[in-house]
Amino acid sequence: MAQGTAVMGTDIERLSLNQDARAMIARAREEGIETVWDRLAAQQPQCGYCALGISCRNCSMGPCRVDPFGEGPQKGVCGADADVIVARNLGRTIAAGASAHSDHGRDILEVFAELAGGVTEGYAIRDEAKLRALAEEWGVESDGLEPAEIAQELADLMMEDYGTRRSRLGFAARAPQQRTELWDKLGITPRGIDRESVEMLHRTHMGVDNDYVNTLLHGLRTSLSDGWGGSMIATELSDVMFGTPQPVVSKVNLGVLKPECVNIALHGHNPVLSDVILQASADPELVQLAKEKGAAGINLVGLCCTGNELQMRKGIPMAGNHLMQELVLLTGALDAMIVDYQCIMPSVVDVAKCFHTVIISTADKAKFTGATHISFDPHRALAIGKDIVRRGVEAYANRNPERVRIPDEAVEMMAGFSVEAILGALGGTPEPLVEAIKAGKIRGAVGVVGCNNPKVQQDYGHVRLTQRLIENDILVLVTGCSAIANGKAGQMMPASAKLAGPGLREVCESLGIPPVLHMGSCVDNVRILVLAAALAKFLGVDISQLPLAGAAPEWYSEKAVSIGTYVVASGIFTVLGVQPAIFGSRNVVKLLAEGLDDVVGAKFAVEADPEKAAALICRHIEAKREALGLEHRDRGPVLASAA
Ligand code: XCC
Ligand code: SF4
Repeated sequence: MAQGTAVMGTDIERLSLNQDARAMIARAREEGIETVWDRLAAQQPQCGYCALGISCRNCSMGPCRVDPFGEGPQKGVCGADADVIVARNLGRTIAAGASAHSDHGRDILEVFAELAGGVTEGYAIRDEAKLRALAEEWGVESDGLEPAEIAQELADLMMEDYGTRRSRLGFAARAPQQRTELWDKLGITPRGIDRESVEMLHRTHMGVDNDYVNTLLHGLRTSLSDGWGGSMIATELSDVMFGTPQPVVSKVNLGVLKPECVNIALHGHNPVLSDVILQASADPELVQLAKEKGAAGINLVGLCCTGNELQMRKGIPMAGNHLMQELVLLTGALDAMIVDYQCIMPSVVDVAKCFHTVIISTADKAKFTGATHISFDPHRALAIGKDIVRRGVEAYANRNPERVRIPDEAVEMMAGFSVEAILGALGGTPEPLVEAIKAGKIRGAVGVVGCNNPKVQQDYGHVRLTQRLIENDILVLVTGCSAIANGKAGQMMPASAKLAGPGLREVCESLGIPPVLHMGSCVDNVRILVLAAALAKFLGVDISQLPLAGAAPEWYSEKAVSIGTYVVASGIFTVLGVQPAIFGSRNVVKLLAEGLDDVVGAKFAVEADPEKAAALICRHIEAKREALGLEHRDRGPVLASAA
C-alpha cells in the first residue's frame, strides 16, 4: 500500500530524504544491525482488519473481527457492528494519546508544586512575569505574594483540573466565546483532564456506549481535555520553570555529534529531567573528568521532543527526529542516551549493544529491559543529573574511535517561537499579522506537526508539504518531529524567506523571521491553539472562521490522534498523511470527513500525497478568506510539480 511517497531512487534513498539517515541505514545493513524499516518489512502483510479498525478484543467473548464489505460476520459476538467497533477503537486511541500528554503535564505540575513548596533541587521560577500572568488568568490574587506562594495556589487550582470538581477546565476560557458556547451546546466542554479519558475507557467497555456518534462526540471532548488541559498545563508551567522560549539559532542532524567530545543524547518528552542534565553537564568537575578521559568536553544533543524543549529554550543542537533514534546509535559516537518517556523504541537497547553506548532510563513509569535505570527524583534532581552525566563520561572511555562514523555537516535552524516571542516580534499585538493576512500577503497559517512513520519516506511529507505551503504565501508553524524535518531541510532560517512566495517573503524579511516557525514539542501544539484563539478574539470571530489548517503528514502515535482531534474540535481543518484505522466504517469516515464540519466547523481529510494535501489546504484557506470577505484566489494553488 502506497503511503505518501512516489519518490524514485535506490532502496535506501526511498526510506529517508536525508543523507545522514541514508548513510546510517547503509551501515546498519553492512553490519547486519536491525532497524525499524527491517521490522516493518517483516510485519508484511499487516493485518487488514486492524488497519481498517474492525477488529476488537475489548472482552473475552472475542476477539472479534467483522467484515462489513464482504460475506463474513457483520457483528462481533456481543452484536457490535463495524460502526461501533471502529468508534470504540478510535475513542480508546484518543484516550491513550490524551493520557500520555496529560500525564506528562501532571508530572510537570507535581514538580512545579514541589518547587513552590521549596523541596526540589535544581529548579527555579525562571519566568516570573508569566507566572503572574497565569495567576491572574486563574483568579489567584497575587499582589504582595512571593512567587512561591503564587505558584502554590496556582498548582492547587491546576491539580483540581485533573479531577472532576469543575464543570470546565481553567484554560478552556482562552478559547473565543463562540467556541466555548458551541462546546457547551454540544455537551463536549472538557470537565476534568483525567475524567474524560477514564469516561472514554468506561464508554468503550462492552455494553456501554453503543452509538458511534455519541462515542465520537466524547472523543472530541477527551481530546479537548488534552489540548486545553493537560498539554496546556505542561507547556505553560514548563515556560514558568524553564523559561519562555525566545528566537535562537541552533543546529540539526547527526552532524551535531562531535568526535572529540563525550556525546550525550536526551530522548523523550519531559523537560523536567533534561533541564537538570543540562545544568549537570556544565559542572566543572564533570567537564574535568571528561578531559581526564581524553575528551575535549561534554556535548549534549537532543532527540525528538525532549530535544525540542531544549532547543526551543536553550538552543541545544538537535540530532534528529523519531526515525533517527536508532541511527544516532549507529554513528558509534554516542556515549549515552538518556531517555524519559514516549516515542522511545524498545529497540534502542538492542542497537546500543552493538556499540559502547549506555542507555539510561530515568522514569519509573518507563523502564527498558536491558537499560540502566536511574530513578529520577526532583528532590535530588541535580545530584541524580550529575550521576547520569558521569555514566556518559565513563562510557566515553569504552568508545572505539575506529567505529565512529558521523555523517554530514549540521544544518542551521532557528527555534524559539513561543506565542510570546511571535507577538513580541510583531510589536506586542497580533495586529500586524492580521493586517498581513487581510492584505493577502500572508494567505493564512498552517500547523504542520507530528511524527515520522516508516511507512512514509522519512521527512518527505513534512518537507514537501511545507515547501508548497510557503510557496503559496502560507505561514507554516511546526512542532514535534516536523520541526526537526524542516530544520534538516534548511527551511527554518531567516534566509529561508527566499523559498517563500513574494508576500510571505516580504513579511518575513521585514521581521527577520523564517517562513517556518518552530513552536516547540508536541505538547506545545497548544501554542498554536493559543495563537489561533488570540487571532480569533482580536477579530471577534470563531477559530473556525480563520484561514487556518493543520496537517500531520507522517503521524504514527496515539498522541497525534488526540492532537488532530482537538485541533478539529477547536475549529481547524486537519489533513492526515497516514490512514487512521477507521476505514472499516463508512459512517465513521463520513462523520469525520464531512459531518463534523456542521458540528464543530471543521473536519478531517486523509491525503497521503503532500502535493495534493497542499492543494487541499490552499483551497480551504482561500475559501475561509472568501467567507471572511477578504480578497481570495479562485484558481487552485500554483503547484511547482504540476508542470
Ligand atoms: Fe515525534 Fe514528540 Fe510524534 Fe513522538 S509523538 S514521533 S512528533 S516525538 Ni509527539
Ligand atoms: Fe467481540 Fe463485542 Fe467483546 Fe469486542 S466487545 S471482543 S466485538 S464480543
